[in-house]
Amino acid sequence: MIALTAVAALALMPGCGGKKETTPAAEEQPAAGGEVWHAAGDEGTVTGKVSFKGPPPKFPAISMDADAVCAAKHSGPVHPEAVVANPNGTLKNVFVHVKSGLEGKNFAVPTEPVVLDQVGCLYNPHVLGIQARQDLKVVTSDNTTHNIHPLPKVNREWNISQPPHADPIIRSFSRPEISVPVKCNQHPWMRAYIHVVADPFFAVSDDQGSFEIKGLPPGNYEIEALHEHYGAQTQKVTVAPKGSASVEFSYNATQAYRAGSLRMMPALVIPCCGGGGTERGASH
Ligand SMILES: [Cu+2]
Repeated sequence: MIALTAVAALALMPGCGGKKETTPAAEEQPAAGGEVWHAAGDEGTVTGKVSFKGPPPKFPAISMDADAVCAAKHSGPVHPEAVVANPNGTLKNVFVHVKSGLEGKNFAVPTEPVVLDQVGCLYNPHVLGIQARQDLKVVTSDNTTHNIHPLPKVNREWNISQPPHADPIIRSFSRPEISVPVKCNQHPWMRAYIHVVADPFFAVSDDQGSFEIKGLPPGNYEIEALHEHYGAQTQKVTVAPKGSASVEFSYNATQAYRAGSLRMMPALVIPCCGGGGTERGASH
């Protein structure tokens, strides 16, 4: 257990000064060896809601004047998705995952890819979760060239152009890493966040502020909510055999950013979006 923890700690150490990975072959190995976990049939569910006390901050509309193809895809102003408050008093795009309680378990990597689309020069979805070594399939619905450029700290950085109608780009992240920003070198307002985790137990709050994590083995867990603008919160929960537990998170518009403990970097204000706008998020 101590050895595993040490390995995990090493794997999670921040890279120094943007140092590049030099051992690609080793990256293909799982972070921790051992038997792969199999469902026993007594798994449970964690459901919940992320409430939000507004009003949300007003970000200036994105100027897409630099690319007429992008602008033509929108009939009205487009705002950055750093804070998306739902009409029912909840918050969208909050990544919810198991922070602790699964130690010592190894999970098979899903064969289905996670899809990241580019629509109207915006990433869809804006926030996504993926398991380490699971395929990320990047597709484009736009008639302009994009450039997909994730900025990880413990995984390898890459940067690939994708012209209209190009084949999907398939890549994966070899190590868990929370909050990997993705940018497009062609369209500086484009931003997505990828959360790379070691297990399949995660969700992103939807346009009702709801989330659901299914198939959890019975046990005691610490559930963490992560939001790019407001940061981290945790809740403890017990999942009984075949049980359903609920968790409520609550953010408010005026709260300060709170860093999480797992690779969640303090937010930096990075230039974005034209018109003097800024977007908060983890960055180099
Ligand atoms: Cu782009």
